[in-house]
Amino acid sequence: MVDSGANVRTRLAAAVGAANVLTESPDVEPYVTDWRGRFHGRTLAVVRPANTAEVADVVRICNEARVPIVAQGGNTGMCGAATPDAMGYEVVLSLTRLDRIRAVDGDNATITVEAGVPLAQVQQAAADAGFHFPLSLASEGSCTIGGNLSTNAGGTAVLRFGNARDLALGLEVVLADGRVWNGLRGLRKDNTGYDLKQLFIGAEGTLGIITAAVLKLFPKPVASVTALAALADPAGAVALLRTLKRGLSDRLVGFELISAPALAICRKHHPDLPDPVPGHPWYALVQIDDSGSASALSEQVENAFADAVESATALDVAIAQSEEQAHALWALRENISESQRREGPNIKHDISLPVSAIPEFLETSHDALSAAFPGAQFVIFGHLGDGNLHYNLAAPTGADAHAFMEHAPRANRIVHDLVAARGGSISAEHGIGQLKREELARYKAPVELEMMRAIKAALDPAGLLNPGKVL
Ligand code: FAD
Ligand code: 2HG
Ligand code: ZN
Repeated sequence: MVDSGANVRTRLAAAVGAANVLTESPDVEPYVTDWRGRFHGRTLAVVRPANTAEVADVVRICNEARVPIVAQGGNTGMCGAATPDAMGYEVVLSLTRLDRIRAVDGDNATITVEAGVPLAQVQQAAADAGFHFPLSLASEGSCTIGGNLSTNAGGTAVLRFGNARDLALGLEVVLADGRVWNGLRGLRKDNTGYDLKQLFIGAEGTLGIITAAVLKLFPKPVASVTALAALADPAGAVALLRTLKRGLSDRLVGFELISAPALAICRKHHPDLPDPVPGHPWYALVQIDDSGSASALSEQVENAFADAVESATALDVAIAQSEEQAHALWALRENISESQRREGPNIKHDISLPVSAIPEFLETSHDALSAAFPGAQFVIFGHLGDGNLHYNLAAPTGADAHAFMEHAPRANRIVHDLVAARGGSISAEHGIGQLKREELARYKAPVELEMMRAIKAALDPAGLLNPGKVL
């Protein structure tokens, strides 16, 4: 930092108004701790600009003073990427006041939104205009579209609609020196050189500050079926996925795997939720949507599941008979993460593999981890349709959960080595942040890391955008 902290705060206050520069302890607290409570930092100031011009001013001031910037949306990230470091020199740049829906273009089926709009509000604005915005995460009430794009969020409809990256047509970005790039194009075809927006998507705030985006919209589904299938094992889940894909094609929107321990933790903290097919080791929560007639879809889905049960691919199935029942089934899945947080810390992995490799991986990793950590509990769930598992290890019953976290490096090595050997990824959807930086350095090929560093140096030569994250 070449300027004094007090001087920088004064300049920031002049740019965004003193009320939008937070410096006192209780005010900054929510911005310097991550959702899981695993990372804590300190900050020079939390700055809350209201529009793109103010973001550009803030970035320019920080660039001139050589003050690092940590962009932050809803602060729901899972890897400590939005948490400043412990030194107290970094500014947290909160985007939540950039909260306008700028435009809906019905003929082009696009919506233009500012970075701080919560995901649920983007979904609602799309619905109000007669469309569907399919990105869907359990954190959607709090996470922002800017954060979704910066983490390339996945969620529960990737199987049909892709990740956040696949839903963005254009971006507006404030660059590291404060210049604004207006790339808000609503084009589905544009081959005029490098696709620059893709650099900022998934960059976790290390290459630029996303201030707005043009997003794709889709027709609203007319018919929907939600079902919970009980399964004997993960191989059964993979077989059911294949059967349903074949029978229902791209009407299959979500296919979530839930292990019995994950379901039990969720129901422990949400005892009002149903347990419609109790007593099985594995479950798949399945969502099927169509724009055709509801009765035709129900019949087709019922037949598909009846075949699956008859062939013993599935052991039992509960099909929601109302919207309320469908919400309750989804609540069994969407509350797992929050219920796990209440249970205490656990060693988390967010991995992806070819779907075909998952049953064998689960067997091999279970044996290896059980041998290394006798009694450890496996809390496994995830987006099986995308080959993405949230593979979590909790302390043996009765053991100290915090002490068990000391085993994280060894557990990570076992899990990530097995994942790498099968051509998988050590971070399927939550990103790298500060949690997995060393793991990234270990598992990425040197040539990939060199290309990433070259891009970082080109777009942020002074290294002021979210330093210490990702690379
Ligand atoms: P933050 O946590 O504030 O920030 C995340 C990263 O993006 C940081 O690096 C930050 O610097 C950067 N950033 C934020 N805004 C900007 C911006 N405007 N410009 C540049 N950089 C920016 N994730 C999934 O992928 N799939 C899931 O299913 C899923 N489920 C979740 C369920 C729960 C209960 C919770 C708590 C989290 C879940 N997440 C999931 C993780 C998290 O919600 C997503 O990563 C989300 O996209 C983060 O959005 P955010 O606004 O909270 O970003
Ligand atoms: C989910 O799919 C989220 O629910 C969170 O990605 C996963 O807590 C987790 O590990
Ligand atoms: Zn997930």
